[in-house]
Amino acid sequence: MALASAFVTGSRLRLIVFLFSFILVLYMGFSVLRDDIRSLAIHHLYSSTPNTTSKYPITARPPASESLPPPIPGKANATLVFLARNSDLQGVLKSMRSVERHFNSRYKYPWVFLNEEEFTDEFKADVMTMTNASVQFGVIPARHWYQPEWIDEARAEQGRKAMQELDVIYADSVSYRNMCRFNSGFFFRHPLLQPYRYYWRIEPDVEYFCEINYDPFDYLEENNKTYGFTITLVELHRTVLTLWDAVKEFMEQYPQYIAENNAMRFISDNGGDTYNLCHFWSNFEISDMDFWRSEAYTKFFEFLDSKGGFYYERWGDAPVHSIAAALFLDKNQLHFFNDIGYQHSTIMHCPQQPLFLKNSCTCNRVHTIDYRQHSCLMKYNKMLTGRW
Ligand SMILES: Nc1nc2c(ncn2[C@@H]2O[C@H](COP(=O)(O)OP(=O)(O)OP(=O)(O)O)[C@@H](O)[C@H]2O)c(=O)[nH]1
Ligand SMILES: [Mg+2]
Repeated sequence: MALASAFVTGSRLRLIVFLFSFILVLYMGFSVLRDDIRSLAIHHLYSSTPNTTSKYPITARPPASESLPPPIPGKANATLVFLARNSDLQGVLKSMRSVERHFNSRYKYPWVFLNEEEFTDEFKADVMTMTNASVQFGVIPARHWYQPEWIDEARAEQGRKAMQELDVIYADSVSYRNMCRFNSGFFFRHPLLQPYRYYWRIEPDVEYFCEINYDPFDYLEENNKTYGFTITLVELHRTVLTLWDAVKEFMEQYPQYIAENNAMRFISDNGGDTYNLCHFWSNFEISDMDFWRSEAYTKFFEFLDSKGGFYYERWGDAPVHSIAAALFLDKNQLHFFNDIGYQHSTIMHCPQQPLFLKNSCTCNRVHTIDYRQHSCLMKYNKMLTGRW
């Protein structure tokens, strides 16, 4: 009897062990499947292949973070501006996916695409699969883009050759120079941008790494800020050999435009005698176009343009914008978007703690450019606060 009852107890035990193991195996199988599904979704979010089959691709949806505010379309008078060639399409889609995922799928600010030639139907169709916001495509007037006739082409060619011998990037490119001049003096004059005051500049192949849970345009407006950046670097000296001479000449002729509490200490280490090459990297800009449309900047651009340096040298829109912002604005009108993780080419700004965690950033904090040799961030901070 005792033996029989022990036998029964033993089989019950075996049954319980069997059932327990079965449930465990089922649970593990489900977990693996769930992780597979999750990683597949993440792969889709970061994959550079556009999802062109769905009208509302998964990449354009907000991230599944509980901390996200509800979708409230942005109220600022603002737009996302994208200068691009038809051949930039893949990089354009990649950047849009990142911007939509981290910000614009909730705020729905309109996109404006500009090009010196018509965008192809393929370009337009693919771009429109990336967003639920409105999209406009514009052609740049020829006089805003091409090398002006009064430029001495022989001198410009000589300048390009000299730069090429020094292995300067885009040394021999006229189209790159057209682009720099357009971004310096014309984009904000384009008819499609006339209704807008604030803009966010986007370039192909850039990446955003943190959730942007507030409206940066609103932030600028409410805090009386004019120019926002995430990365600041030193320019290649060879591309701006005579830029500072022209700036000094301008300052002498138009002292009325220089702001009292300016940021000269950010761009010059000796009170304006020489340029230290520091500039805000203009492939990311969240700024107020009314500044570029102001009398001071209009005069400044026309003055620089008349020197021909966009073609005889290779003056970039980044130093041109930065010098103007540093001289004509109160230094408190500049804003470092420290909380926006961003990468262009191999250079990245990644927020440190506590912002990194607060904004669910996915970049590698160690790789941030901020404390490296070519960054001007420390100089910017010193200029602003007086402390290193
Ligand atoms: N329509 C048009 N857009 C251009 C042209 N050249 C450059 N762009 C755009 O102007 C912006 C800056 O050009 P990039 O080639 O990215 O210049 P960069 O950022 O200095 O250099 P990269 O390291 O190559 O990115 C990008 O948005 C380009 O798509 C051009 O000839 N036509
Ligand atoms: Mg670029």
